[in-house]
Amino acid sequence: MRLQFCAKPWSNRLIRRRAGLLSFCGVAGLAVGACTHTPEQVAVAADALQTASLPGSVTLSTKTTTVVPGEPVTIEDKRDWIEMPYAVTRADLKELYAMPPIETAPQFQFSTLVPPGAELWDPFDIHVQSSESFLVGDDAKSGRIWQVNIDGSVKSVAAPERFAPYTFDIAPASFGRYAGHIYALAFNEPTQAGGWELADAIIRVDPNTGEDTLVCYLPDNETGAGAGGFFVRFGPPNTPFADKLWITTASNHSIYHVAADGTCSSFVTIDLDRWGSPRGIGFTPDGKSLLLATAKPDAANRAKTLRGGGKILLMSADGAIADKPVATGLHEPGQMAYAPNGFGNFAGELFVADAGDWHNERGIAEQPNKGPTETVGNDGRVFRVTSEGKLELVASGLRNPVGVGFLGNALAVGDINGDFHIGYQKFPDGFVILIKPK
Ligand SMILES: [Ca+2]
Ligand SMILES: [Ca+2]
Repeated sequence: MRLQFCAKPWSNRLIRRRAGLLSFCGVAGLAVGACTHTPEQVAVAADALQTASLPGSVTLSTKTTTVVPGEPVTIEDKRDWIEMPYAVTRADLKELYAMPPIETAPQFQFSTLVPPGAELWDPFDIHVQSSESFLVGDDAKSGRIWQVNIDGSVKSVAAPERFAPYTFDIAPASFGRYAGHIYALAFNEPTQAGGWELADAIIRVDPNTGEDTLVCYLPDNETGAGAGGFFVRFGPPNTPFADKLWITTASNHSIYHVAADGTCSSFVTIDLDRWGSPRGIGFTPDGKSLLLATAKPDAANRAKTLRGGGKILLMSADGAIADKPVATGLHEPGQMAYAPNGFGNFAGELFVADAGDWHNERGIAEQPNKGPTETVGNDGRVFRVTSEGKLELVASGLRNPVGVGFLGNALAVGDINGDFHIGYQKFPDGFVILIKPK
């Protein structure tokens, strides 16, 4: 049987009607294994659809079905994805869009650049363009790449219809006619009865037109396990990692790469027990090593990862991982960035977002239809790694921060916040803060 990656760790966005039942995928988070769901979960989902308290709509990928309160919803196209109807009060939304209780270490201060309730749904991966703006990948709703400006304004750069991108990078000069194009890891469409591999589509987006093209679906790794990706980065020019897009796949704990000719290959599969499950990617300033962030699965429940078990490792271009980590003591380390010279006393230090527990399972398995603020904890943090290799707290009280990037001398941190809330719905609750030294 083909191994499945049950959606991205924070997602249960995909609901599939099959054999007359609604089935969920994604509840099991980062587990490698079949997506299985209890009859209770299925019943709750079906109930949520069929007894929507307010009129709404169910959006299939190509069509919309109107939801009439109390009446069953008929979904004809079993291969399509759906989103749940809206059924929330204004009071719910007020709570949902309230900022979490963020605190910084004494040497830092923060301000809100884009608040929850604006345009961002799941701002995941930050790509700095200048000191004035950055691009951010957002898979929620139908998937977008946004440009966020220093004044807090948000503009859509691309809205791929078929695939929902969330992590991406800009192709280097060596990619010839595709130099400057956006290469993104995106959610796939469900293509197989019985399950699907998610987040295994590599797409290329022309930033001038917003048009997207499928480059490949990541192949299985050498053990036959399917690839559910987490993060991508191009290798820096003139280094052993140059001219390739590097990809971490959390489902089969592997590293992949994509070449300019569109070849997509499994590069190495790492020892899950020894190193953990791959997350964010970066590169050391000298370009000799790939920074590989990992999370440690809980042996008792592989769908969960352990607080304190996350690491940042060094991988050389031959796939070997150095025994000594760059940092330990993390939980779910995402994007990493080195501070520029203007960043006070912290120039040259490595900053990393740590989402903590994704809390992606509560909406369905633990807290069906409870209030929106009960679904996501405030365990997200930002850390820095000192020149001595010590992990120091920069900010706490975030929800699910993943993206970090320096806009001039301010650190932008993107927080996807909740992935699903009441009724398993998505809302534009994502936000961005800026952190500066005092
Ligand atoms: Ca969100
Ligand atoms: Ca969290």
